[in-house]
Amino acid sequence: MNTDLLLHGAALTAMATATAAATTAGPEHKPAQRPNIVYIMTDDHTAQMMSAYDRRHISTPNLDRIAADGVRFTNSFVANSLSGPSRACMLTGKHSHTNGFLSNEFSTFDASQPTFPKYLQQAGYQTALIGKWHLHVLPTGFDHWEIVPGQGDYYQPDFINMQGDTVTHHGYLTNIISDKAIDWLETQRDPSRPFCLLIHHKAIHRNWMADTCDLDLYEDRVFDLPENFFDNYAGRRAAAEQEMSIASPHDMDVVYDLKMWRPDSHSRLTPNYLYMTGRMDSAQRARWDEFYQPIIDRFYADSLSGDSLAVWKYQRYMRDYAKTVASLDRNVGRVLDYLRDHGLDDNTLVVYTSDQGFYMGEHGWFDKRFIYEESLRTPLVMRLPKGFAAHGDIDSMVQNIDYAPTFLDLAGVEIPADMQGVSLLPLLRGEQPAEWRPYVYYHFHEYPAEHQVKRHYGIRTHRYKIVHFYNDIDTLELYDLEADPTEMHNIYGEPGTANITRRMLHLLRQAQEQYDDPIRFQYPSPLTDTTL
Ligand code: SGN
Ligand code: CA
Repeated sequence: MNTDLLLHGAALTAMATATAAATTAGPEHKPAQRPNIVYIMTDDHTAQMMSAYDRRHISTPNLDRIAADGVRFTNSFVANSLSGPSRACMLTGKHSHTNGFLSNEFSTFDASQPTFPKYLQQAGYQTALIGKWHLHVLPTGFDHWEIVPGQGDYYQPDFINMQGDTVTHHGYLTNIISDKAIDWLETQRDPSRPFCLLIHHKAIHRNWMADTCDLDLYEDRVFDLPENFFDNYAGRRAAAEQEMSIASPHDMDVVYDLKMWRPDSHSRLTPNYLYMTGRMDSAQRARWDEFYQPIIDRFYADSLSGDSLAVWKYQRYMRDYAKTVASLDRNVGRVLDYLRDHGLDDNTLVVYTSDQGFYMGEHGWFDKRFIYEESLRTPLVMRLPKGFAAHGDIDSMVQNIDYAPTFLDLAGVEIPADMQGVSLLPLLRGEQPAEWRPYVYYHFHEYPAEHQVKRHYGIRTHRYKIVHFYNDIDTLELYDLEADPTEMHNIYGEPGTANITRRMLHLLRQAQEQYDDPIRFQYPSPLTDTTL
């Protein structure tokens, strides 16, 4: 075991300052380099579609390699289940109301605020970012960056570079982001310094466009329907009023989402579909049409409706999503191979996660946003540098605000007092801290907006979840996740729940005070008076 790597805090900072001098003094005196960080984050990749977490649907051997060689967090959550906000939480180690980026649609990231890449850069790390950024300002804190504008495009994607130029690249985005990441490691990395490389994929974001080489995959698979696919949302008004239903022709569009385009098909999102396929070159387009045309012909000939149409949409959605994951898995494998083949495994923390989870037909949905399990969770697996004892599952509740303090701790940089996340290093050392957080706090702000998920906040403990939907609604929901893991039964207000309701509302208030959220549950409120 490399005990040097167990040193943290001041010792490592001092070691960092000494690195340059020691290097010039001769290789025999060279101290151990601080660990590198390779942080791979995908978009909308949910644990149901990663075999390290769930073996029902697809196989992701390369992603699973990270977990098999390292650790798998079984209780990994986000603080706000949406891209920009999630990225802002991850970069700052702070909840949305503190970092100021509440929503994709009505926020801009204040790039002057401290972030973990900035702290690492100040501490001598070489920092780089490649891929989706989505914070509506150019990146700061990176020695090198190259980002896709907004959501990015799967085919012939544009990239904005550090010179401010927008350059179109030929090919499929997941391959190109990985090529660029490997190229940075190969040609721009300074071997005398530790590095932190952020690889941010667009995949598997809507509208789930696979690489042409993966189109044939999963076509013979019939995916099991989630048991709550035909949810009637009884007792859950916010769930009833969303716009993210697979069955709804407005929410999931057969042309844009499921690629059933023909010249006489018209929908709200047809122009988006034509824009995206319009980026393909003739060979890509020919392969695309060759694959989808027979499915399109059959679809319009069958004229499905009602439940049969909903189930057909679910199967196409699952297949397209699964094909898009295939490219991602293969490309993560390429990065892992590069690290192994270049002797970087022993001194690199590799993180794989997503900006949030996603619904794969649970409650009849796609998309995310809700505090319900599938989108509150996000996959999180890590391969650890030598010297860290943890292996296998870590069940403590962790959140994406924890990444920034973890990376600083790993680098020996003091964690700023205003960061709201906590370092995961004790867990990675294999310790079981007695005082670990008893709940995670969540707050979703983007409403009114696409998919119409109401504003809400809540907390989740190991067993219970309480949620308050507010703004143009005022409802409380309470779940016993042990008795009701799919959250079909809102027990708020039911006989026998007064004690647990009181306890959860108390913890909710405590969380809002602890994190200094300006929006707080009013307690006691007319909502609670009858029960408590
Ligand atoms: C786009 C999608 C939405 C999705 C948001 C946010 N619509 O607007 O379905 O919820 O992104 O996703 S689309 O018609 O443009 O595909 S996020 O992951 O970036 O937060
Ligand atoms: Ca996302």
